[in-house]
Amino acid sequence: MSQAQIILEKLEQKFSHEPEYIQAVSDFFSSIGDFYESQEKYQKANILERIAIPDRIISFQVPWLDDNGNIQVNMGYRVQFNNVLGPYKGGLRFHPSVNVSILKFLGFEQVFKNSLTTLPLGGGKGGADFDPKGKSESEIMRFCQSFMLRLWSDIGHNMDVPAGDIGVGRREIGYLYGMYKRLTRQHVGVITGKGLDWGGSRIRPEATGYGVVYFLENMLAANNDSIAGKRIIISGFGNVAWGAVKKADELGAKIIAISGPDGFVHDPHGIHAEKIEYLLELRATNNDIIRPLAQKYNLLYDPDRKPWNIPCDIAIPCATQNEITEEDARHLIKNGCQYIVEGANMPCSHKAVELIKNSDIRYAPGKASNAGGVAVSGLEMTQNSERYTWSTEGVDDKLRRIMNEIHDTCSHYGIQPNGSIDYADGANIASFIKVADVMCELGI
Ligand code: NDP
Ligand code: 2IT
Repeated sequence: MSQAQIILEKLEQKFSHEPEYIQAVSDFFSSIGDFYESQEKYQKANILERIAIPDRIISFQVPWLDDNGNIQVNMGYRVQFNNVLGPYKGGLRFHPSVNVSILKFLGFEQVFKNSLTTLPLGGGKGGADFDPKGKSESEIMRFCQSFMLRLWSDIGHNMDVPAGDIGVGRREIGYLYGMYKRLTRQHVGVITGKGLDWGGSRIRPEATGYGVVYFLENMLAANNDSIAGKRIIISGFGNVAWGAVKKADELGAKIIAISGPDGFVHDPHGIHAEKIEYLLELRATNNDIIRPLAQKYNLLYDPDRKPWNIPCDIAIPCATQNEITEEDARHLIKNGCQYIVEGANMPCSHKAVELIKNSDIRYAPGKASNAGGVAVSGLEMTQNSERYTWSTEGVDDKLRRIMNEIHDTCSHYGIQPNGSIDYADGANIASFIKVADVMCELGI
């Protein structure tokens, strides 16, 4: 048995109740297993076992008062995974499904994603099993304040820098940061995704989605192709999907389907700027966003949240983990999809990835293609240290360069004997080498 298999078995036994974490680790190990076997230096330092286990998991109770005067309780967490490259860095997720397994998978992925960004960032993730849906503005504020009251002493601009993720956007970042500032009396870059007037970076809201499309452009160019006119399907109309839709539309692609909380809409002519703006408006005030869009513009509406059986050239899943199942992958392959570029973290199930990698589809793993968000978070940290705000063009240019470099790194390490590129292997091997080398240099 290889070292990777031995360690995976050990982890599977110890953490058998953490399926998402085991899935992420096992996908990663299958990419780097053979390489690890050839590296005595890493084996001597037991890097693989050490790299797969978080440095520390902080969990805490979050009590808060609802609008009826009742005291509610949620669980809050921060997983500080690995900080050899820089301060722990990664988002906070507020969603009822949040648990230790999900946050460990996200933290593990974040370590390698952050390594690919070329910036000095370690990896971490956190959140709470709190559901922001249906909560009033003041309930959200009270929850965020209580969450930060429990977490503040374990984070810091040189220690651990949280940001947003599912259910945590600009509004929540504001309440979290406001409480941190009140407790510490410090106005520092301890959290990213801030508003422009209180330390945020230009382009941060758009960064993940823009980065996904920049990565896609690189993949297309490597295949002597371009994005103009391509039929694209995008799932999960949230922060990431919005940025991807906006940039892809701007570059002349045809967004033929978008999914959201209440289903998906199909428009063979393409969902252009005006409709995207309307979706944004709806998202700010409504639970239903897709049906009203379809009604207003007389488009095809389906209450199913999965658009994957519509024929397309490119699929960009931007909702959540495991949203593309084996069956969805079969539909995409059968319908001639050529590219799958992950906006979400681990949106393709293990079986789906296996099928996709054995097909003609070119596949970009989230840790490479969605790294633009955390990259601009890193740039926000730099601007905070400088006490300066860069121009839109300046940040966008840096984001583009970073995504180009990530693409080139993945191509370099993922090149196959037949000349094709395995972006997942490339991303995993390149990021592993960087983190592992530094772990060796810093000792145990
Ligand atoms: P948002 O909360 O802004 O949007 C998430 C969207 O996904 C919502 O439309 C939500 O619908 C949908 N969604 C959530 N859970 C599910 C589910 N179980 N099934 C179907 N749809 C679901 O989150 P983000 O756009 O920030 O994040 C989306 C993905 O991108 C996540 O995987 C996140 O980890 C990843 N990501 C985010 C980055 C960022 O900077 N924000 C950076 C890199 C990756 P509903 O309202 O019904 O829950
Ligand atoms: O998954 C991710 O990369 C994020 N949610 C963004 C993390 C960050 O620190 O900006």
